Amino acid sequence: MKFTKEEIEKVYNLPLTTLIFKAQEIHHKFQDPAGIQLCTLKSIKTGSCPEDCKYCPQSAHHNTFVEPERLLNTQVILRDALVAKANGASRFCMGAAWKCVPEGKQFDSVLNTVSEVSNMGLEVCVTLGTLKEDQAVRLKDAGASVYNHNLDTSREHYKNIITTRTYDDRLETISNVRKAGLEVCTGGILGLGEKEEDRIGLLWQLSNMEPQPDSVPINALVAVEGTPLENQEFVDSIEFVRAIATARIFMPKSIVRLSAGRTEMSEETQTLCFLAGANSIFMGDKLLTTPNPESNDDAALMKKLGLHPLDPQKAREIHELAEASL
Ligand code: SAM
Ligand code: DTB
Ligand code: SF4
Repeated sequence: MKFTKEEIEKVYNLPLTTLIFKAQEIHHKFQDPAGIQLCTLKSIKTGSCPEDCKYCPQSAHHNTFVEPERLLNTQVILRDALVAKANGASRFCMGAAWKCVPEGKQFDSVLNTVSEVSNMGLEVCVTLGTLKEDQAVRLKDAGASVYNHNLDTSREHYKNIITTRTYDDRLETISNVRKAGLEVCTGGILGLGEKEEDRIGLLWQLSNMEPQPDSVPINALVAVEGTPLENQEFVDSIEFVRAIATARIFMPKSIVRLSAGRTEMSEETQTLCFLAGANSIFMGDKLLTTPNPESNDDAALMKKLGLHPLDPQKAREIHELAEASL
């Protein structure tokens, strides 16, 4: 392991002023400091998921507002991809409430959708549950760039949140994704009732991946009625900012995404997250099933802060330069 938990803990607990200063130094060296990657999410198969993730409104184990929906056909999804592109998104992320990818007609349809969306000039990210290596290769061949598969929390806390799969199952899918040459997007959720050591444990797992994840979504739990975590208090904003800054410091080249939970955050909290090194958001008024801030509000905030949409090509060039200087 490249980093110890103690090293991560020490940084996580720095005085906030020093923590943000250190995160800023790294952010300015390795990233476009005013660039925010804009991603749009689309749920392409909703609800009735056999997994029992305690946080998730789409699990068949919980009774929530979510109306299950079969896999959407390519044409329907393309309409949303077009809107996302017109609104300035550079990445289109498609999520399905599956334990694993079903072979046959459904996977063929997903492959067709992936290829059509990538032909529109959007980066394609998919998150479909557990994946075998050959399936990852087929996604890559169809035009997908990225696969999202979150570790969610520390290894120790995982079993309190999900019982239908293991931490090692998650790590195996991530390894299959890598082997296929897809970019890895993996992160977690804060506010699941975890302790500080679990937040550090998650950051430790992510930072020690070789290579490190290309993008790291940090979600704040959106507590949904009917899930076992419905009464969970919203994560403390400063703890959240600490986690973002620590991710930025230990994973300088990764995109750090301020993900679910922004509707519950003030503009000031979100701004602190950008100061701490977050450089991506989900744009559009819906995440997969829950609300997200309106695009107009996000555009207004970005304008106020003088931030602009991250150009994927420029981001790659900055990474290469920083890499060469190491
Ligand atoms: N079923 C696939 C899986 O679990 O990998 C893909 C879709 S799943 C909804 C994607 C991610 O959304 C989860 O890994 C979790 O981190 C996040 N998520 C789900 N429900 C959430 C909630 N209520 N609040 C915050 N994040 C959530
Ligand atoms: C991720 O880390 N967050 C996104 C994306 N990856 C797929 C999903 C957030 C889902 C929030 C709950 C919902 O809207 O259903
Ligand atoms: Fe299913 Fe993914 Fe939700 Fe877990 S997080 S219940 S795997 S959709």
